[in-house]
Parts: sequence; C-alpha cells; structure tokens
Amino acid sequence: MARPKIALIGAGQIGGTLAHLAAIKELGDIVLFDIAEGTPQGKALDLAQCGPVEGFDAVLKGANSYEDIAGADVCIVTAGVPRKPGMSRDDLLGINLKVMKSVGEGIKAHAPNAFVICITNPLDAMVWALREFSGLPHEKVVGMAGVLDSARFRHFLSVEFNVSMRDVTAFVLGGHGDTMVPLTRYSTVAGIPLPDLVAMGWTTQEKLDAIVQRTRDGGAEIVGLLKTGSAFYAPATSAIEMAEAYLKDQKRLLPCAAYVKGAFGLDGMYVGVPTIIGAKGIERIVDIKMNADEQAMFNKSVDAVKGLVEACKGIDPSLA
Ligand code: A3D
Repeated sequence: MARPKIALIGAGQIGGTLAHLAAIKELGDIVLFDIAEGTPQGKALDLAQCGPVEGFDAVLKGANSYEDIAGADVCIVTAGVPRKPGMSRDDLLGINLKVMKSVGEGIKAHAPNAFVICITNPLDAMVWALREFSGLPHEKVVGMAGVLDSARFRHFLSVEFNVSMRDVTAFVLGGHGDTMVPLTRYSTVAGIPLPDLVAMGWTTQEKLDAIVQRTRDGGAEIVGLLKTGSAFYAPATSAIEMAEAYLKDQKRLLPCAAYVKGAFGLDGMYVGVPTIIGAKGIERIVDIKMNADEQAMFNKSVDAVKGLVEACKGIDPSLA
C-alpha cells in the first residue's frame, strides 16, 4: 500500500517542525509548500538528510506550486504571518484571511479529499474561512488549538502538583483567544478532578486561578520571550496528534475547533469543543454539560469568535 501523502502548506517555523515530526513518526511522504522560493526546498532537503541518522523512510519534497500537493491525504495549514510582541491574534485577521483564500482554492483544486488541519491565527475565524474557500465537507476541515491549550494547562498543572504529565488530563474549550475556557471540573490527575484536589489541599483555588490565567496567556508568554515570532514546537506536535488520529483511525477524543451545529446550542459555527477524530474526520462532537459559570465563559468566547467571523465577511464580501 502506498504511503499516505501529507501536504504542509506553509514551511515556516511550525511547518518545518511538522515535517520533522511527521517524518520521525513515519506518517507518510511529505510535501512542504510555501510561496517563499527555496525555503520549502531547503527545509525538505535538510530534513531528508535526518533520515539516515533517525532511520525513517519518508520522501520529503519542497514545492512552490499547488500541483505538488495533488491527492494529499492530510493538509496542515500554517501559511500566513505569526504575531509579534504587543499584537493579539486578532490583529492578524486581514492579512491571513487573504492567505486562506489562496490556500483554500489550492486545496479545492488539488486535494479535495484531504483531512485539513488549520493552525493559522486567528484560529477559529481562519478555519471557518478556509472551509468556505475550499468548499470541503465540514467534518474534514478542523482547527488545531484545543490540543495545544490543553497541553499548556496540563504542563502547568503537572509542575504545580509535581506529578507526571502523563497522568494529567485537561480540557480547554471555546475560541483560541483571550476568552478560551479551561474547564477545571473536567480536568484531572489520574481521574481526580481539580476541584477535589483543591479540597484535598494539593493546591489552593488562588493558585489554580493563576494557572488558568497563565494558560489563557500561554501563547503571549512565548511571543514575549521569543520576540520574533510565536510558539512552534508544541503547536506542531499538537497538530501531528490530530493528523495521526485521522490517518490511523484512532477515534481519539481531542478538543479541536470543529464545526458545531446543534450541539452546545450552536447553529453552525467553528469553535473549540471536544471531538472524536477517526478515518471520517470529525466523527462526533462530544456535547458535555456545563454549569452556569462554564456556560457563561463559553458563551463569551463564542461571541468573540462570531465577531471575528463577521469581520471576515466585512473584509471579503464573497464570504457574506
Ligand atoms: P512563520 O514561521 O512565519 O511561517 C509562515 C509561513 O507561511 C512562511 O514561511 C511564509 O512564507 C508562508 N506563507 C505566507 N503567505 C503564504 C501563502 N499565501 N501561501 C503559502 N505560504 C505562505 O509562522 P509560524 O509557522 O510560526 O506560524 C504560522 C501560523 O500559525 C501563524 O498564523 C501563527 O499565528 C499560527 N499559530 C497558531 C497557533 C495555534 O495554536 C492556533 C499556535 C502558534 C502559531
């Protein structure tokens, strides 16, 4: 059986890391696509030369033409610009919306059967626009944010509790922005919910609140340190987890920016919710019950995403 084909649209910081991880995990053959001439070719050659040392079998190719992504099984989109210190994700909207148009049209023409994972910010609005421009089925176009935000939350919690990160599970839902919703009730250490751990004296409510806020600010903290761009290792590894779930039909339950119609009382929009990813793409939205506080936070986040989608429609009338 031929190896799956993985197209990485955008060969910058995240794109290069995605290619490295996909090769090491032998998920398939990899095409790195970018408008910058030489960058995808150079990264593909450099990464291919890891092969003899790492011992992986994967063909890596760099490309500046969409024809090279033909027949891709998975497309992971990072094309666009990242933020710099002082910028919010929303400041990227105008420029990255134009990029989503060309990427969506490229995927529509050359890889219409792919499972598409968008990473470009502002995430929830960009994955919506990419779906509109590509015309692919909603269940095959998804945004990566919840896996990353939950990983950040899990990391901070494992440090606070001094336990293995493997035993910390966490859910962060809502839009990928300042209003994201880390759900403490559904986050656990080996099944023990965080509110119980507070009651057991493992931490205080104040410390937990500070960790929740640090999770919300997790991207900005790294932008402030790097100064020239945004996080790329953890975003890449999070998207690879989603791609692997699709390619191997793993039925993983992962929080993703998915198209929600009906569940959570929503009537058709992209926002971060728990999903099951398998060979059909997003196979299920897990409609968990929220208490009044959680619902209020989620609604605020939904409103923020709706505002960005309206802004997209204002910029590009073809989306209205
Ligand atoms: P960067 O290293 O700048 O790479 C972006 C690449 O896109 C560059 O190589 C550009 O040449 C390329 N590009 C620009 N326009 C086009 C186009 N029209 N077609 C094809 N390629 C193009 O950025 P990065 O890899 O660090 O980040 C990429 C995106 O991911 C940014 O929008 C970030 O804000 C976003 N991001 C999202 C998360 C989430 O959790 C959702 C986390 C981190 C970064």
